[in-house]
Amino acid sequence: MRCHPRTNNIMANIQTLGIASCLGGPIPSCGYAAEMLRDEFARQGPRQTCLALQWHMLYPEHQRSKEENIAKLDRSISLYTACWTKERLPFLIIGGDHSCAMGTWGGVINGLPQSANFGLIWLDAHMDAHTFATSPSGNVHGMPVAALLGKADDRLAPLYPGCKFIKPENLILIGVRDFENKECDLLKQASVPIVYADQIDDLARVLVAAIDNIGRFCDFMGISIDLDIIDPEDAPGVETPVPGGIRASQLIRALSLIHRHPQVCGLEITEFNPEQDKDNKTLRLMKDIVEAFYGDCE
Ligand SMILES: [Mn+2]
Repeated sequence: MRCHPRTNNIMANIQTLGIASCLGGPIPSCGYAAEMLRDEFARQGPRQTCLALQWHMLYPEHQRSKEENIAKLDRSISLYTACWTKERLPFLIIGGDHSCAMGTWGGVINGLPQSANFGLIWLDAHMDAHTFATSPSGNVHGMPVAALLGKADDRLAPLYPGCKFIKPENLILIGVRDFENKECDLLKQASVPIVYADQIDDLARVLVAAIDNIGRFCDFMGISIDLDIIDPEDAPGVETPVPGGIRASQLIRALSLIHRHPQVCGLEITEFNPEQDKDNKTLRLMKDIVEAFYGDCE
């Protein structure tokens, strides 16, 4: 795979990988998110959007078992993010369901120098810390955090392409408001910090504090956004909406405050479900998120 895209574009190029997959969740239409976002950006053109996304797309296979197909897809994702991490190219991942996070961040960890510490900020209404042994649904999009921590069971472990795991103290979950006891037990036993939605007055303050804290120990950080962190009022088009979420304007402000933070190597946005979207609110929110963090002009 070529790490350096050839381009004459003078704007900063953001390596962007769309994952046209819903293998990890119950909603088939969430696989269309990346193509829809790409089209939304294309409609406006780069001058208006102030950033140039260098798009790549991954499509899932369906020949084997669902778990084998997810494992293969996450391995493919990890090759991209490992490459971009080695080359220090900032990247954007557009899911698909949240099971892509195993590939995204497992790949980043594979691409880092041996001695580097990696931190991850997980913005989500859910904990995503089940294993096959504890999950009521068996949907893999509820399991990536367990895999990233190295707490997977025998069935989940082969789906994770990383060669190392995230240390619990270098992970933080923000915006949680819907979870099951067993995944909560897994996180509590590992002492993963959790900021629940009802503890958040100002997301910007929470996010900046998380970046500062984790950034003291980690040279490289990632941000994984499950759109369901946002209240369904502002983001109706998600796979698993939960009332009582963060307002979209808070997330946009928070991301603009840490705009292109030098320690943040990549941003991931997942779980867009166009079938439930209203007036393209959630689609536009995805675009606003990308521009708030990566956009070049104010
Ligand atoms: Mn999630």
